Amino acid sequence: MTKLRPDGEATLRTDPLAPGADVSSGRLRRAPESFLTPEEIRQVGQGRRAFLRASFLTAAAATVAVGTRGRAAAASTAVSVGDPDILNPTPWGSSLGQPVAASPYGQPSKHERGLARRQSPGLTQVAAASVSFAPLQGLFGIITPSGLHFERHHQGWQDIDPTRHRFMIDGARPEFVKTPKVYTMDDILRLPSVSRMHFIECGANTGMEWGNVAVPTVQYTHGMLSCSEFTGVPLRTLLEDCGADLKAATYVLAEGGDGSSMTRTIPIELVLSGEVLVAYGQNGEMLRPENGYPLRLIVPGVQGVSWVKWLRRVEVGDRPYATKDEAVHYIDLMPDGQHRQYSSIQECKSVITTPSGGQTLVDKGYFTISGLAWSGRGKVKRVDVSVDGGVNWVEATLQTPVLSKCLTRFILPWNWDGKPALLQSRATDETGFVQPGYGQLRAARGSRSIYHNNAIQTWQVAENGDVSNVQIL
Ligand SMILES: Nc1nc2c(c(=O)[nH]1)N[C@H]1C(S)=C(S)[C@@H](COP(=O)(O)O)O[C@H]1N2
Ligand SMILES: [Mo]
Repeated sequence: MTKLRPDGEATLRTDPLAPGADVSSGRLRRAPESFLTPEEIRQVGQGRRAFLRASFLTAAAATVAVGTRGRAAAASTAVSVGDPDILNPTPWGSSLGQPVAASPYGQPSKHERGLARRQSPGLTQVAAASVSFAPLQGLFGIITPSGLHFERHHQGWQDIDPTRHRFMIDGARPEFVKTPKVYTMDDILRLPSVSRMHFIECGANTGMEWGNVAVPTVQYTHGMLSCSEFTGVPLRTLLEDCGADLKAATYVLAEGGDGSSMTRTIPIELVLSGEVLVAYGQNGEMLRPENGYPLRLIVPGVQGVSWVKWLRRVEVGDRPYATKDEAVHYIDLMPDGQHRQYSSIQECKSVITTPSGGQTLVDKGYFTISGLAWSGRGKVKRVDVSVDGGVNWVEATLQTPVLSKCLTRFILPWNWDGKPALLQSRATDETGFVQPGYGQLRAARGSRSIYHNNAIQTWQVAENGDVSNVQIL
């Protein structure tokens, strides 16, 4: 593990826009995992983890050539003299383009192939009970394109026939629900709906980093995080429709329709607030099958596991259910050997997505540091950024909109002077909660937990421009 202390070598100033600052444009080289072929990933998946390291090194070496070319191109871009790409007619400006509807469901440019969900090779035994990470390093704004939304399945994903999907509401005892009902999708689609933008983060996001630096890029450190506009019916509306006794009820149980027996206890206050949705829409269209088509629970601010996919039943009751995913899994091992249970809220957290691990700063000069901040307790109030490992902090600009329990994009201009730097972001939410450092977090929670790691992330920029994952206590 690389451990750096704030009193180390880096003493960079954080006033990038100081008069006289060099604002020649710096550029980024993509993270090396973009260069792993599916065959290489397969081999690593078969247990050849050493190969993974070798591949990262090879990829890094391979990109040196690209970097050198990039440098030359940079010079000509600045001068704009003799550049054939501006002087000559282009093929696309002198030929007939593709017709409309050539692609009935539009796809990204072939030049963006590297932007993809990825598995962490060797992380799990079988891909049906695994996770794919969203490529945060390549995304803009706050909405995750549906095809890049992270995935977490405990028993594989299903593409359920919506005409055969049913959703049931009943009570743990008859007095909790006057008229238990079974809804079809048509029934649900007729009801008054709301559309809201929210993040979903797996409780295990950044879990591999609890004890030490484990993975190289932001895709793997923070990529179990996505954000969408969801459309659905407040669960409260459906409970009222069934005559649920919302005074006697204290909890509901949500149950998924896949083979994983995913069942989660939801406190009734969250439901009564109107925030919990029985959703079918994601970014303007029906949910993707991987994300629970045709129906999933949206529980804003709460860890992903409670966002039950392929939702088939909600039971109204008066006690927590302590299901397998609440008693054996999704519990937090504390330093004294005890476990914390029902720690469901995703506390305030942030991460710089660019520059980030595996990328390379090709030139010194002007960069825009950009990242994401979020809180399961409401809105992000501010984000501070440090380029010297936490010695000095500068308040970043929050891009709008800033919404409750939603990703917030922050940016900060930075002039890299070519010296080593330690980039960090620290978010504060509207409750006043400040994102902790690793020292603080481990003092309270130990280092052997899996869930709810919201520590400040550090990216080290080396003198040669390589960006890597380090931890500062
Ligand atoms: N029915 C069901 N719901 C589920 C799961 C599952 O395996 N089955 N996985 C949960 C977990 S652990 C997470 S983090 C989120 C992931 O949602 P996504 O795959 O849409 O990103 O779904 C949750 N809901
Ligand atoms: Mo999860």
